[in-house]
Amino acid sequence: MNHTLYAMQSSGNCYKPRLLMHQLGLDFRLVDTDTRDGSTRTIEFLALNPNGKVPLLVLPDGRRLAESNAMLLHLAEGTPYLPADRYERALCYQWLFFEQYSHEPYIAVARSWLSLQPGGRASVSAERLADLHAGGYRALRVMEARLEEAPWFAGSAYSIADIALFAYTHVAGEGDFDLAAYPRTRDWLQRVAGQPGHVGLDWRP
Ligand SMILES: N[C@@H](CCC(=O)N[C@@H](CS)C(=O)NCC(=O)O)C(=O)O
Repeated sequence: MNHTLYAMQSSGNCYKPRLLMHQLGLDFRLVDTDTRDGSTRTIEFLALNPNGKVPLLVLPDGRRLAESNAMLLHLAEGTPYLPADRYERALCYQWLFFEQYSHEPYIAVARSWLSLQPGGRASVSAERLADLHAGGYRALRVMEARLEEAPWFAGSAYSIADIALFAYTHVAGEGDFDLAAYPRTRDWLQRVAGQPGHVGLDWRP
């Protein structure tokens, strides 16, 4: 029995476990679950994830796991993608929490309004968009500063912290973020994309 991932293809949160499972060489079944057509609100899906969100991972033994970064931690356990060093592992957690609280709520949400919602730019007020851009650029400045002191977010090696932050940073342009002033971040995006087993957002098993 393999893992099963309930996911929406365009979602960066859903891309994270897809990418890591590919890098780990794990076979898995993908169940397309689109948040825009009610698929995350069915009785069947809410029984799997009462929070009504994708991604949702079902382990080979039938146990369920929600939250993309929890999936990364679970899947990476005992592999080089989760640092063995205690401090670097804690740094990894730090950047996973940062991604969910200080990055994704701005960069992913701006992208969603501008590039994924049917109404596009017309569906978001200029004021709300300005708030999202202020928060997103704050997160990008923090990332750029980190990459001045270390090659990877958890320190010395590529890890799930990089996967989590790559998911929405590499499509930040779709939320009207300009990365021109963030050279280290642009270099890091290229280095992440060059990792063994890397696949893009469109990849599916
Ligand atoms: N913190 C969650 C966020 C999951 C999330 O917001 N998923 C979106 C798609 S990217 C979703 O399912 N939205 C549907 C909804 O909120 O109703 C994670 O990292 O997995």
